[in-house]
Amino acid sequence: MHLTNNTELETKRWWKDGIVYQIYPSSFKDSNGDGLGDIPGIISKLDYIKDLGTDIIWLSPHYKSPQVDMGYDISDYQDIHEPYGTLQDCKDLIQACHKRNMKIIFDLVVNHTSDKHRWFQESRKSKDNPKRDWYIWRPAKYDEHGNRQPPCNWRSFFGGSAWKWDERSEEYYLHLFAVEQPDLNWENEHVRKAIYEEAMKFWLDLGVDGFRVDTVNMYSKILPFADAPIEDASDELQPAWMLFCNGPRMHEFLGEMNTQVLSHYDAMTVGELPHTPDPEHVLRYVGSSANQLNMVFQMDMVNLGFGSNFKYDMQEWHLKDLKTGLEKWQSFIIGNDGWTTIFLENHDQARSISRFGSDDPLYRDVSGKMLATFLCTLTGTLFLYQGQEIGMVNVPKSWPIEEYKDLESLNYYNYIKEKTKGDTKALQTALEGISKLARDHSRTPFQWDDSQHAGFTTGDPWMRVNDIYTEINAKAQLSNQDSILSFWKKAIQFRKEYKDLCVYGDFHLCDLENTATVTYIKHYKGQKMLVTLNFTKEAQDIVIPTDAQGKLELVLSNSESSDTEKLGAYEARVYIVN
Ligand code: TEU
Repeated sequence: MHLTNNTELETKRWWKDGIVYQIYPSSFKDSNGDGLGDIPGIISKLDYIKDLGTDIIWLSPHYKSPQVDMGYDISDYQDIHEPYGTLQDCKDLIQACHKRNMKIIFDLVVNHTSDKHRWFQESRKSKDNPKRDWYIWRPAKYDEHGNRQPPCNWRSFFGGSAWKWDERSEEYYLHLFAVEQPDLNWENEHVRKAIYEEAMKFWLDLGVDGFRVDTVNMYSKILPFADAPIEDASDELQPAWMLFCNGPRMHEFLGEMNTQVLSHYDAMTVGELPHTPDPEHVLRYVGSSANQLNMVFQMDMVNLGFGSNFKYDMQEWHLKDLKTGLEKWQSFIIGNDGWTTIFLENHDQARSISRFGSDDPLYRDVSGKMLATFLCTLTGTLFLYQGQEIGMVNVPKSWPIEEYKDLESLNYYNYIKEKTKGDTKALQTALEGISKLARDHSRTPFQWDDSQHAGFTTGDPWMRVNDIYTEINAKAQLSNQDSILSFWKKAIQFRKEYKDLCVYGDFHLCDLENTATVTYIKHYKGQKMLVTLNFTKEAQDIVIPTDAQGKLELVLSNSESSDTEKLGAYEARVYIVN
């Protein structure tokens, strides 16, 4: 075989050009009327997902869990959350995907378990329990007045100290997330072995095609535990990611996971990699020669507008910020063996049309189609989140806090309430932040049709359905050639047809300083594609970059316009440059 072909085979892999569709099981489709989505419900909709053109399903946690953090608190890696179904249902789901020539990956949540996991139940019994060291226990510190204090000043992701005092065994345990999510002690090799066996091999042997790896850079913490620098002078507790992300043994652990587990399977891995801004460092995770992960999620675009101490303390952001993050993670793989991802939504983010387009009914569809064009022409593995394909938007601003279910939103609201002694204005500002950025926006039930509860359930949905379901639902869009859903299908087919340019091409941004448009050129072995997108409601000049001068052939667009001078509101155009 010719050398170039060999290289092509090595560099083009199913997990690079396959498009991923993320399912959040509680909110996708309920089959038995208990108000909660389930695995048989997912199976009943596989043809819908296949028809969209996606190839790989990522299932958010379906494991046994008390659901404090919607399944990211696992109490048994080898069992299923009862309302979602049985192990047999799960095997059927894997088989049903494979039968349709689709792959399926599961969520691997191994930074922490639920406090109800049998490992933690053992560990917390006493200081000399054989599993004590499976979690991270430390004695109390005492201040000058003799008051008991946690070992250090770390703030947990969901508010409050990252250390919880355990009355019975009289020590603190570490939880970077909720109190009910104690961190596993990866320093202990028995813990690592147990994770490999129970959380990974068990599922890979059942045919699962890989994992989305939760919080992939937090397993190795910087020891001994020290206070984080003061960034928020108004609080005793401080963000401490610089001390618990990318610790000294991180790459050793992932290397071991690879040698002992992943290398024995054709498994795909995508890690969630917050707080790692240095591309050189990211390559240590995703360079193919590093043998760690296939790719990671970078948060630069999805975290735009987040406050620095608390995400709901919203900050203004500009299109230039989006382009800076975009360019950074699109181009960092040029000339090396790394790989990248593209996404604007997942279960931790508000809806992309509401954030980056417009949910004004006048512009909802066109901006949704513009974002679809954007995502489908970017380099890397593309991830879609359920409902994104029908343009689901944030819940109405009028929803009171009682409709929000996520512990992150609720903890923040309660924190503000306590801190300001219930100040109405402060609480209103908090709710505004939540109504823009809460994780809840992505977690409302899927809008299948315009019947009661959007056809999601025949019972009472666990979370209120977005009021807009009569206007935005899959059924209406399936039969409408002009719908966002139909456009997504077209854009996905386009991505497949122009795979070299879209998935594998080199990305070059053309208009960093422009505050209204995003324009880039994709190159692949002499082929060239120009993409120009209007991110505003106002018409914008079309500026053809010098590098794209030539005969332009329009190959994808979200409008009928033939104006060669201007892009209309949220207009998107893709040209092949001849
Ligand atoms: O998220 C990890 C993470 O880094 C969070 O800070 C995330 O950025 C946050 O939710 C944004 O508001 C993962 C999961 O994706 C998330 O759903 C879980 O709650 C978390 O781990 C704990 O397992």
